[in-house]
Amino acid sequence: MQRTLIIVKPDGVQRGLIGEIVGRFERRGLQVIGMKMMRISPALAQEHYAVHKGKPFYDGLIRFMTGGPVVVLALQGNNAIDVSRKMMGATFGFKAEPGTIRGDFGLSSSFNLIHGSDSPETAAAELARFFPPTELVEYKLTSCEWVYDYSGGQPQ
Ligand code: 3AN
Repeated sequence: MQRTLIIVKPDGVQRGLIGEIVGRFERRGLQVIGMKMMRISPALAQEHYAVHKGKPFYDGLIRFMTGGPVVVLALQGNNAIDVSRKMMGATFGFKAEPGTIRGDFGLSSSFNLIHGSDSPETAAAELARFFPPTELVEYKLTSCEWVYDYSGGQPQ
């Protein structure tokens, strides 16, 4: 099972979309193993978006991400990174396909509601950045036996 980090960004929180966004992941079958509301400090935002430093949108991105509370989620499931990226949709809301989170709720090229890790390496780094190990909760999700086929012993 793979793990990924999701952030419901300040626009998602302010627009009352926390439940909608978390609910979509839950309904897909992904397991929530960590969740909290927090304010991202400028230092944390700079670390998180270090790859974008120097780009024209960088300063605005840091202001946006520190401009209000966010909800941070750790999700676990089969291909969790790829599955959640597809559910998010393209980076810009006006380009994102209907049916995706950004495609259903977004139009902006910078306020885009949600962040999700884009590779196993970034997921590991981002989970460690936002969740100390004690905040990730190991538990059996009873519905997993109906999300996956366990007849062969392993989830399929
Ligand atoms: P994604 O969030 O879809 O993985 P990235 O990693 O390319 O997209 O960009 C990270 C964040 O930087 C985006 N979520 C968006 O908020 C912001 N961003 C990326 N490109 C632009 C842009 N051209 N103008 C404004 N903001 C941008």
